[in-house]
Amino acid sequence: GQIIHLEDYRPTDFVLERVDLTFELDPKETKVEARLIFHRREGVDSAAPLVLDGDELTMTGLLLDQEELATTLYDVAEDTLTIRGLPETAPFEITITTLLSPETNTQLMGLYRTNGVYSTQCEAEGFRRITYFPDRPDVLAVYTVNIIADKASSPLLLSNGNYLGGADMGDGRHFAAWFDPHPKPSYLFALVAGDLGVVEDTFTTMSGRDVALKIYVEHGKEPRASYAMDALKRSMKWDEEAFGREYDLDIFMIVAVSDFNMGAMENKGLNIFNDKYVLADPETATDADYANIEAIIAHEYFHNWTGNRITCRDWFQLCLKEGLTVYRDHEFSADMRSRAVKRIAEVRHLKSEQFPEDAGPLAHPVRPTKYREINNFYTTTVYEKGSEVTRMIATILGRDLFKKGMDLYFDRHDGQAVTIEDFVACFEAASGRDLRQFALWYHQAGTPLVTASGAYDATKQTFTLSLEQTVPPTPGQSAKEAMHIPLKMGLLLEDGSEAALAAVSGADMTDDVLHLTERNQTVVFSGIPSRPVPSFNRSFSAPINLHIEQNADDLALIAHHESDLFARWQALNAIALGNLVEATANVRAGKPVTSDKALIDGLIRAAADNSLEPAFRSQALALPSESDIAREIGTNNDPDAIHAARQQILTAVAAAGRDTFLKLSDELVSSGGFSPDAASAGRRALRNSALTYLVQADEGPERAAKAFAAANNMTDLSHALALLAHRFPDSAEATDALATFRKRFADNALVIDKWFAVQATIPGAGTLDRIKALMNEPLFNGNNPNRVRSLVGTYAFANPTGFNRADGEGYRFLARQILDIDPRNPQLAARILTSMRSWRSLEDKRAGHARKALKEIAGASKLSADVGDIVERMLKA
Ligand code: HT7
Ligand code: ZN
Repeated sequence: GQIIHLEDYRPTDFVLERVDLTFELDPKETKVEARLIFHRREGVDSAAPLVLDGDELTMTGLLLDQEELATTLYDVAEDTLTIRGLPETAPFEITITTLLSPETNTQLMGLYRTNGVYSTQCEAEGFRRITYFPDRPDVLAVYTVNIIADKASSPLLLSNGNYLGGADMGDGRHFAAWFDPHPKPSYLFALVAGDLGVVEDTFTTMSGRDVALKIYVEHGKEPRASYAMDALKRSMKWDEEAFGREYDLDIFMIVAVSDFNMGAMENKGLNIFNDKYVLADPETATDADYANIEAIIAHEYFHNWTGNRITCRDWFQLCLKEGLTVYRDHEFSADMRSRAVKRIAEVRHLKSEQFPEDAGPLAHPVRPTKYREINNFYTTTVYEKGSEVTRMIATILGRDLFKKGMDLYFDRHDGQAVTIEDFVACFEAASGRDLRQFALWYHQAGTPLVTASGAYDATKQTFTLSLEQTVPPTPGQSAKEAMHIPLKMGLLLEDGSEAALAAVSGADMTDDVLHLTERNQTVVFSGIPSRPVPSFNRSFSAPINLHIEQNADDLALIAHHESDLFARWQALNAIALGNLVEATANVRAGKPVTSDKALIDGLIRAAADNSLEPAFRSQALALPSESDIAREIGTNNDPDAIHAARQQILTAVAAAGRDTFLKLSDELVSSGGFSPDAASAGRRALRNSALTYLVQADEGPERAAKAFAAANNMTDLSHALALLAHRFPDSAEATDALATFRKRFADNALVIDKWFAVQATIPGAGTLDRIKALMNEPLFNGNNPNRVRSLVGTYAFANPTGFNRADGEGYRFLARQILDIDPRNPQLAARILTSMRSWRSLEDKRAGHARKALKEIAGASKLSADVGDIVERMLKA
């Protein structure tokens, strides 16, 4: 594929006014008739042809104003249909007939049929697999959709907008017509047909309109959709209260499908979901599943305003809808749950997924300027860093001006396809602030590094901070400019109280936000009565790396006294990371590992502190992951040494905290019925954290096996299963538990995914053989993205010692899997391949094996654009 550049953007020559689609559904041969009404845009050359996009289409008819078009007037090329000789100013109608085979569409883009259900996925460029079309997000049109299908196998016929009517056709088929009054880009088109069960409810909007809510799932699974329905109603209410946004159709539908490339899709009025993010009950869903469902239901619903009513001018602007909508779903979850605990989880995720992307060969700006395959830009940088950039705007402007800017954005751009510049301009207009330097966050890739050192002058009672910021070079960007970094901070005094920051020179400061804008900045705080301990980046106000010489005592002061709970966790985490990095070095040098007293005391103190919420204490107890440690070390990594070091620290904490952990595991036994609410989930999380440490210190599998037998919900059951399988993989107890679990849930594929994932993450080189055996399991299905992700994806992304085997077999296995998946589902293959994005930070031998495996992929005879693009960027020096 060729490279697309932002600077080449220009509007279409023709304006699309209306779209009328008729689908005659058939598994092998679906007929699509598209009637498109266009007119030439003013000022466009009268000879300019109409160029439409297409992908793997069979065209059987082409009419201009109902007359067959002469073959001399059009050309069909590999991905385009070009039509010449069109009217100079008058509107005209193009009618295109195409034939599709939904049953053999394994890519899951365009129209496909699995398990008897027809569904579509059109973002980003799937609509062109349905018909020839100006398939780009700045082409907005009003759609009417007619669906004809066999009545017995597809009693349900759905599309976007409001239902117009339907009828029996007398030949075993029936039809339904839908009309969507809101102009939309083609990527938001959706169609679903099949035989599904439904859960129904209604929502009354703030202006008093009733909206019918429907969630469609496989027959028999209706009870498992009630939590999703509840989350939907809460989302609708929250968007009215927090952003003043009301829903705009008479009906809102969600369909759960079992074969889906991503989490879900925000099609106008008809969201389509991976069933993993809809279905839940206590027996089959973990607390994490419930939280994900709540977040993703909200995310897709929120897109109705940030994405659908206001959409992207082109795909370079993807963060316009994704970064903003992630920010909105984060705020929603924070309001539904504990804000501090939610923030900790977000930052853990950002650091473990986005920071490595930003530090490796796939790094790109939040708003990229070129791409080869847009599917590869649905990244954690666009989504999560994009959300952080939105959060920083809110931090810099403050709550009221941020709201004013959002209101202006909705007002000014409703019904338009816009850019990041348009978005930022709304906040500049609302606040009067110049955000030009701030906008570098959209354009410069790489995680900024801020280095800080402080000096206290007791006679002058001043504290002087010397700050330096650098942004590391990333592919295609070597030199960077200084950024505007909003750093929330406080100065803690030795008794744990906070110094008043009344007199500050050298930087702007609003409330507790210090605005860094220069490469080097010296900031002086006056009136500081004693040597302070600075607490930086409260609530992670800026997505940066921070280097500051702080000893464990200073960090412990923050961990015990900060008013910001997030900052307490951050300090504990910093103590842990320092200890783990040092322990890794000792393992590699053949020296004994020692655990930091400040770490052990801090963890146990947090665990035992009943004044803190249990979910927070559980987060405090979770040591940095092996990949967190690898990232902190940065280069020449040995995953086996990291694992060994971390295990030794875990064991030391377990031994020192034994009494506390025993007490917690007794006290927090759940009694009574299950509730998925955040407080109950927090108690389960803390108890399971305590159990993890107890099992860590156990000689044998008895305690873990007992926990497995006693579990009465999926959170506890899957946790106990993982403890058994990871800590005692070869024990009869682990084997039995795995077999019991498999037998009990064999008919529930989503639960079996947990069973695959637990086994894929067993540490050590032996896991690869287990995975190969599991691929021959009757419950495994290489065509289902959820199955492939839970086994192969989890192995590559989440098993550092198993995947990074010293002999390179893990990489060779992955290369073969990628080449096997690619012809069926390139998107899935490309995404799993990104698990190797940090290969250059491995020690030489492993890096050599990884390079060889990547080269094997790169050298394959037929690669999709998706995989070709990823592998090429990963190998680029
Ligand atoms: N906007 C949706 C993205 C998406 C997608 C992209 C490429 C291929 C398949 C896809 N399925 C969904 C999801 C979202 O961010 O809300
Ligand atoms: Zn989204």
